[in-house]
Parts: sequence; C-alpha cells; structure tokens
Amino acid sequence: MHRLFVALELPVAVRDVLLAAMGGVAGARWQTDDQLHLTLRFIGEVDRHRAQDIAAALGQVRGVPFTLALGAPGSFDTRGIIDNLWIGVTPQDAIKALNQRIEQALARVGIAPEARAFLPHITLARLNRSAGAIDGFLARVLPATTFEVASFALYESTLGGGGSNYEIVERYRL
Ligand code: 2AM
Repeated sequence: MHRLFVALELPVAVRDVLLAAMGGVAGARWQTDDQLHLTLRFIGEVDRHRAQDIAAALGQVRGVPFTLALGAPGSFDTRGIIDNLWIGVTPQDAIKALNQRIEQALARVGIAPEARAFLPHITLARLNRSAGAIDGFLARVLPATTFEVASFALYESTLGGGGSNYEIVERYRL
C-alpha cells in the first residue's frame, strides 16, 4: 500500500524562513527541512493500481501559476489538546481553487470527497501531550516572504526512524 498526499513544494528561501521560526516550545517535534510542504489534499492508503490512476488523474489538472505569501502562525488541536503548530498562507483564493480542481480530478478516479474544509497551512511542529506554552510561537512575526507556485506534486509518506519521510512521486506543472 502507498500513503499518498498532494502538496506544494516550498522553495529553499521559504524553508529557511520557516526553519528560523522554529524553536522555543517544550515538547515540540519540529519538522526537518526535507519534511516541509503545504498539503493540498491528503489521500491516504491506496494500492499500486489506484496510485497509478491518481497520478494520471492529477496530470489532467489545469491551472495557472500564482503567488503566495507566508502568513500568521496558528495551531490545531485534537479534542482540546494542541498537537500541531503551523504557518498560514495568503491570499487563499487561488490555492483553494487549485484544491478544488484536485478534488474534482480525484473524484473522477473514485476517491471519496474530502469531508473536512481545506485549511491551507504549513505544519512546523507536532506536539506531544505534555507540550509547553505556545504563546511565544503564536506571537512570532515572520519576515515578509512571497513565492511563486508553478507546480504541485504527488507525495508518498513512509514512516522512518526520525518520523515521517516524504518523497515526491510525480510533479505537475500548472
Ligand atoms: P498536517 O501536517 O496538518 O498533519 C502528510 O501526512 C501530510 O498530510 C501532512 O501535511 C498532514 O497534515 C496531512 N494529513 C495527514 N493525515 C491527514 C488527514 N487525515 N487529513 C488531512 N490531512 C492529513
């Protein structure tokens, strides 16, 4: 089985800003440089045949390049326990449109629709249950950082010793 997701790669200058925004929260597992990405659509476990169908379907997605800027820090929680620290992006119209086109392409190969709203974010850290205060992280102001999005990618996630390992299966130009 293959654990797949669709995401944006981030340029090195953007990753450098994100890496510099990390630290200062006890119990946080910060992402490494090669783990940083922006998820457009999580797919999950599929077999090899379905993976091939998905890769082909994504090749039908049409779009135009757009610009994103890094936004404000935020957090997600699961049942009241904060477990994810992230950085947002602005503006969100073009990335949401791309997410919709990907959703439609996946529907054509039988992938069930995503039930949850698309909240574009770049995960910087995963927190354990005993993590410390995150106020310092949420107050962080990142240097103004914009980047061009001219492609997206199909990724495969595998579990390694140091957490998840993300590898690009295929890239698609917009
Ligand atoms: P996260 O960083 O917010 O946890 C690879 O695992 C990528 O897919 C991560 O960016 C992760 O988002 C996202 N992801 C993992 N499981 C998911 C799920 N069940 N629903 C949505 N996104 C998920």
